[in-house]
Order: sequence, then C-alpha cells, then structure tokens
Amino acid sequence: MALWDKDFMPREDLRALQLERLRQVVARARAAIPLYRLRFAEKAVTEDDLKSLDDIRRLPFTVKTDLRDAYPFGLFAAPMEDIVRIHCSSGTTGKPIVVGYTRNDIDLWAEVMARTFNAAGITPRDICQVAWGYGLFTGGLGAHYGLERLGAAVIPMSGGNSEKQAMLIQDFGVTVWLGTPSYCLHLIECAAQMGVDLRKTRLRTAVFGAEPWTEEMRREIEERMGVTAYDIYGLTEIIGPGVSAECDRHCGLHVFEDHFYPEIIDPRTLEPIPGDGEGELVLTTLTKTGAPVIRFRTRDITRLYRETCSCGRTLCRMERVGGRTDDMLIIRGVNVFPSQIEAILLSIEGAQPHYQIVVDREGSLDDLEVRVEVEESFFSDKMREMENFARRVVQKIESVLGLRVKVRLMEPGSIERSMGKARRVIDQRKK
Ligand code: DLL
Repeated sequence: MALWDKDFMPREDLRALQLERLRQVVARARAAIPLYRLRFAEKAVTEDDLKSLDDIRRLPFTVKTDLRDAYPFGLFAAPMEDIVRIHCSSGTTGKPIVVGYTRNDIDLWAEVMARTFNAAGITPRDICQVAWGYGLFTGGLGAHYGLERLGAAVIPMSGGNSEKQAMLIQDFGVTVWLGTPSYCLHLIECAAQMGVDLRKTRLRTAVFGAEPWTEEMRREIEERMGVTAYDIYGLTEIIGPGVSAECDRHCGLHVFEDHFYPEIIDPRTLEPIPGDGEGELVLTTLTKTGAPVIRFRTRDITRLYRETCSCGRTLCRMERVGGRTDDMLIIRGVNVFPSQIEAILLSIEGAQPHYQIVVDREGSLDDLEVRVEVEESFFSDKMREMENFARRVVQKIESVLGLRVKVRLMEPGSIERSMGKARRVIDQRKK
C-alpha cells in the first residue's frame, strides 16, 4: 500500500479512525501532561465521554499562551529519552514555543510531507531544492524528510544565497523549488540580474507555504518562473508543514485528517461555525506522542469544504489562509487583511509584488500607507505621470476597501527583501 492511499480512505472508515485516535490522544494527554489533566478535570471530561466526534466540543481549547507559559518542555508528553528532535516557533520576541518530537512523530511527519509532495505531483525522478530555512524553523527539515521518504533527490539549500540558488537550479537541473513565495520573487529578480531566465531551466513545480499569498501572486510567479505552484500549510505547534496541501485541482488544501482533526469556530463566541462558513481553524493532533495538542486555536482564518474533491481524495479541503485574526488591521473601524491589498496591487499594471503596509496614528485617527514598488519601465522622471499613477493606485484600493489610503511609490528594489517570511505590515501605533 502506498502512503498516499490513505488520502482516498472511505469517509466512514476515516471517521471511525479519527474517533479511536481522539480517545487515545486525550488519554495520553491526561496521563502525561499536568495542564491537560487539570483542564479535563475542570470540564469533568475524559476519553470515555467521547462517544462521537462531535463530543470533541466538550474538550477545552489550547491557546498560544498555554504553550508559551509551559516553556520550555512543560507540555511534552514523552520523557526526554524518547524525544529525538526539538523545534521552535518563529516568533521574534520573547521566549519561543518549543515542540518536541519522538521517533514516532518524525516518522508521521515524513509521511504527511511525502503525501503533501505526492499531491503536488512530485516523484522520485525529481530534483528538489529546499529553500525554507533549516534550523529551529520547521520548514527546511520538514520538507527534507518528506522528500526523502518519497524518494526524490533533495538539495538542502536553505534560504538566502540567491546567486547560488540560481546557479544550482541551472547546473543540477532542479525540477522543484520549495520555499516562501516572497523569497521566490526575490530569487526570480536575482536570477534575472545574473542573466538567468528561470523559465528556460528544467523547473516545473514550485511549492510554497509558511506565509499568506494570493491567487494573483500565484499567477505572477507561475508566469515569471515557468512553474505550476502548490500551496502547503502547517504550523510549529501542530507539527510544522504537513497539516494540509493542495492537489493538482488547486481548489483548497486537503487536510491530513487521519493525523490532524480540524474544526472551524467563531473566534468571539468559540462556537462551531456550521457548513462551510469562515472562521478560526482549530486543530487537534490525533497521533503525535511528543507534544500532542488538543483543540489548538491557530488564529488562522479559513473554511472547510467537505465534498469529495474531483481528484478522488476524501480528505476535506481548507481554503487557502488569507490571514490570521491577529494580522487583521482595523483601520477606522474597517477590517483589512494585507492579502486584500496584495490582490489589488497585483491587478494594477506597473505595480510590483513588493509592498509594505504602514499603519500609524495621527491624533486619534489611524492612517494607512501602502508602499509599493513600481516597475522600472513605469518609473518616470515626470512628476505628473508619477502622480497620475499613484492616484490610480489610490482609487483602486479605496474603491475596494472603502477606506482612505496614502500610496507611496517606491523605486524598484527599495523595499526590504526577505529570505523567509516577508514582513508586510509595519504598525507604528504599537510604539
Ligand atoms: O510556517 C510551517 C510551514 C513551513 C508551513 C513551510 C508551510 C511551509 P510557523 O513558523 O509556526 O510554521 O508559522 C505558522 O504561518 O499559523 C499561518 O499563519 C502561516 N502559514 C503557514 N503556511 C501558510 C500558507 C510554518 N500556506 C503560521 N498560507 C500559520 C498562509 C500560512 N499562511
């Protein structure tokens, strides 16, 4: 049986498996983690109360601060002798969130990553360049083990060093590139400066994840790189990448539900959202033994589609994550996600996919400034032409968002490039 046969399991079998695994993980967490023992006792719930999957609602949520407060190893369910790997979340300030993996967890992680890459059409014949960071971040090593499990050739490149990335793509005949979409754009530019047209190389697939990106960005990169792009999703607290992945239909990301149980809740009432309504994604790890988490509130906003995909996978699909509850800017009462601004900018000829959003407060009013790079050929010495262009950008953003904005046109290359996750928002209100 191939690993990915599990993607096509009949729904009833999958649900029975999920319930059995849910009971097991609750029992494990209760036995091994004092915080869960206490929380379950407060709610007077044990694994024996879980008669159907809907009973998951009786269990308490886990939030980021629970993990942070348990720093470093307080939520591990296995003794250190069984932990074989430690990763941390990518937060920039304060203490990180720490996750421990047993041998079992490393194996299941490689399995879900191999299923991820199979869904993207990657085979043992591919040569794959991994440009997510290797280290405490889960992207590099997570992808690495999955590609090896699949039997593909892996180049553990990590992020940055764009000239070398471009050189190896050419010289090694790399067919698959994996990393963040924002770094990919930078790589395309660097390659062009070196005289390398990535469309003319053997590259055919790009796998992107670790940050939000839009359909407009997909089209832009597919065209400039000559690839088909796939979206993959995950987070450190749950395992890293490998929670969900697109198939060749590109209509949502299949959640590896036999390992991760998804729910969608209303972040204010904490009640489940019915049908395929939008809300906050909550995940439970069903099989992890090192650091299992029950009903983790991801803060990522998405929705779940439960009809079978035309690819035949029975796994439900989540919509691409356009933003997090904590990324949402509230500007003069209007909710704005950076991804909305990205989509608008990319629909304007001459605007480049390099942008930053600066929020500031003038008096009691919030101000939104969008800084966007302008294509070289659009950059003009004539003040009037530039003003007209800026006005067009302002009008377009204002008509979609219904919000007054300032637009600052920037010279090509002037906005900071990232080797990993891009920093799109500078919020000066928090100073
Ligand atoms: O970014 C794990 C990962 C690595 C995923 C490589 C995919 C590829 P963290 O650093 O813990 O882990 O960040 C997790 O990043 O909660 C989302 O907000 C965001 N995110 C991850 N993938 C996507 C995606 C890794 N495909 C946080 N689309 C998550 C949108 C994403 N947002």
